[in-house]
Amino acid sequence: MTAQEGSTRARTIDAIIIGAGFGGLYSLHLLREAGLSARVYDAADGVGGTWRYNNYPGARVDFPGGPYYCYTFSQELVNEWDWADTQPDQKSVLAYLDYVADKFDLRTDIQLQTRVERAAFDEANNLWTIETDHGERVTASYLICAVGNLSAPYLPDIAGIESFAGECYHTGLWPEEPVSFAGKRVGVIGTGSSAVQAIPIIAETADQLTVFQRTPQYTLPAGTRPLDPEFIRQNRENWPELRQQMINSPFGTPFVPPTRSALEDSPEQRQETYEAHWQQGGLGIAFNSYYDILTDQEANETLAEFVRGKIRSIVNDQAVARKLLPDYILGTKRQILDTGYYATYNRDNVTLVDLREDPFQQFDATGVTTESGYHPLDMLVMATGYDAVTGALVKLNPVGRGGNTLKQAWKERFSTYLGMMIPGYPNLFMIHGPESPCVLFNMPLGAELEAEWIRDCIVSLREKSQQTIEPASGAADSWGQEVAEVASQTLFPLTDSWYNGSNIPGKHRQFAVHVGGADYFKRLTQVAENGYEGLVITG
Ligand code: NA7
Repeated sequence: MTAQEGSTRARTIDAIIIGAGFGGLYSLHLLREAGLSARVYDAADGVGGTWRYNNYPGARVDFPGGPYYCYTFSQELVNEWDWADTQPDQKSVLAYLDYVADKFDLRTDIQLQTRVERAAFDEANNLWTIETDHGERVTASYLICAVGNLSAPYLPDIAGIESFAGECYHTGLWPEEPVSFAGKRVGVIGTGSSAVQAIPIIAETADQLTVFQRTPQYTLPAGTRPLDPEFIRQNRENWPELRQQMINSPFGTPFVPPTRSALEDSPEQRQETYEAHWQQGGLGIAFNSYYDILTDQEANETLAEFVRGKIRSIVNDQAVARKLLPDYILGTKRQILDTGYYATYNRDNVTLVDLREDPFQQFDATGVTTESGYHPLDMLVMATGYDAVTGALVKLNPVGRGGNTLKQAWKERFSTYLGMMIPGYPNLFMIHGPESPCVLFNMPLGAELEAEWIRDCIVSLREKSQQTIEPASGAADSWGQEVAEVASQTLFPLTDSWYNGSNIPGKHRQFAVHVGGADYFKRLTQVAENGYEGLVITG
């Protein structure tokens, strides 16, 4: 569409939704069902949000996956969609979201290949106006930002990296056309979830793979396997109960939380427990073995040492194994699931560079020099992560009351109420906002519950002819304190991670996740039942 065509299509609707991922699609469905007009805008050429861009080799769900990483609201949808395996790959998740868009006839109100370049609140008329990169202006009473937590890729500033002339890809901006590693010398920077999923696959065909590691990571075997049809049948039959169990759980899963402390068991019993989980695969070893893995450092260390033992036994060359041994608190960075990651270092074509003892010095057109020497490269894979949770919102940079941009408002620290609304930004809602459970809860289910809360809130405002809603003075400060307090009961804040922004140079350190899980969602319900306490409503 040209700018002229765009500008002739200026219109006013009830709600503008930015982002066509899990949160945006369901928000559209709910608002339309409530009789409101809504439109989704997304820069990509298809639905899927973050999942569309993360199509690097090996990308898979790294949460208790099939059949739980999905929408839960529709029994019909649950009955119709067959997840192939326990950790669905990126293509299955995209296919699922395409199916959802068709099933609920969402596409007529989704505008793809359209970037929202500006969003501003008009205080005189209580309306949000957006401008798109096609020159289109749209106004709406409500702005719903479903822009994703891991959608602002981070490219570190490493000396000379811009002069590298080979192929270069970021895992979060992976091209749709196939990338071949055959016959190439490939360098991967990073050893987070994306790198750990991609490395074993790249190693299969690359001539030479060099992994540049800054922080060694604990990764657990994903144990991906086909889903048993009988298991799927039982899940479908018991879906309403399972859904409720997920909503009532700490991480949005239907598993019964453990009741034993790791310190209550003898070393032999613990070994047996951990070994059984290791063989089973998945996150169970960290989240369902003992209740205190993420709250007690001594308990945590028992599992950390078990995983270090596995690294020593899997990796043949003990000098390499030593470089791979993590020393932070297990689980306090994003917990990774892998398929053959540590064993990949037994291959002759794979080299590990430990940047802590052998740092980068300088990139040039054909490779990089580290302290120990030169590494010639044909391709560079930047698996260097994201300006997580807040990055995409700050990039959107909505303008609130008094012409205040979000960049200004969040310069020192971010501030929200319930992780859903921002002081000074009336009628702006976030799905998976900072200070919501976002990345530490089943994300599709969390998006669903938040979208339902937003729908209820908007319907209530409409029924009472109310114009605006925004956090009351002080409500965001108290919320921030509560988020920090809940986090302080866990080990998460003790580690540098993207959960607290410390992966981005210059970003202030602030824990961005409400780790309350089910308690958070109960709180949302309570706030609504108490007449939206903590929020100022006008009109
Ligand atoms: P992560 O988990 O943020 O990993 C990024 C990796 O990149 C991590 O190993 C970083 O090391 C490393 N990194 C970042 N900057 C540098 C520089 N300057 N030099 C060397 N290494 C660097 O992002 P992912 O994409 O892997 O994971 C996000 C996923 O979480 C998402 O896709 C879901 O699967 C869940 P560090 O640890 O900071 O020392």
